[in-house]
Amino acid sequence: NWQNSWVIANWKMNPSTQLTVTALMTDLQQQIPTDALQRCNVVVAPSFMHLSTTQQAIQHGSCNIGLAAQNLCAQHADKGAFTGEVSGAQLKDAQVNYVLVGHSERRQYFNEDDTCLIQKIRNAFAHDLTVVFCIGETQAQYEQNQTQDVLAAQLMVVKQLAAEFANTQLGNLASRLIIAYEPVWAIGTGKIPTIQEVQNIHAFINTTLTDIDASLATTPILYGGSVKADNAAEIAQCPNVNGVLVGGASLDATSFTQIIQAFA
Ligand code: G2H
Repeated sequence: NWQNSWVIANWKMNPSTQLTVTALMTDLQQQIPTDALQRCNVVVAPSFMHLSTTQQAIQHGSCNIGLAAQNLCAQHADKGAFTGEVSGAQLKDAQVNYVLVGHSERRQYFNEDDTCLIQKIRNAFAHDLTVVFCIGETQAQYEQNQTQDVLAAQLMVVKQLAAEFANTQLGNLASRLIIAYEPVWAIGTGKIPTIQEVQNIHAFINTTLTDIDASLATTPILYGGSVKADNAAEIAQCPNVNGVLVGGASLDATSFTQIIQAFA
């Protein structure tokens, strides 16, 4: 349900064994209250190596949990000579429905620029994958008061796609896009912006999206960066926060369940 809140786990390059994935999924499915899933969309993003193990755990469990990939190939949507890459077609075939694009770790360590991100989003949409597009400012940009400028520039990717999809598939864009605001300085650091800052920035992102196209006004906007069981309730109270993208705390079934409960 698109109107529900969203709690998305980004496991990053964790855990290191399939056994741990299976154990985590078992614990999670035992702990998540079934009624929470009626109000909150829960999605997990394992590494490529663990998509199939996770998919099997979801299939054999009783919880309606979505499956996301953390990345996809920019060069081609289907198949071809791109050593080491995974395509949107392959993800869809593996019953993946979501994909992260633009995470700051991809931008920073793998030099992913706007051109690359646009291609990735196009390739994801070509296979009906919902894109969780991550944006956020660095510590230096935050300190220099550049947050809004940086976010507006990063959202130009959405503007370009909206222009491409105009008339034909704009509805598709609106119903397959989730934005995750992740201040880079808050990622894995334990530091988070004040609730007022989160609220203001989410309002700014919503206005920017609505200015691009009115149909984007209902795009879910998630917060990410050091979300934990003990700050989730406060974040959930922000009226324009539609959910969270959770890294470290999603690797512990109890913490992740508490975060889900805060948004359910
Ligand atoms: C930000 C977040 C998940 P963490 O990268 O995307 O990670 O919750 O560990 O800060």
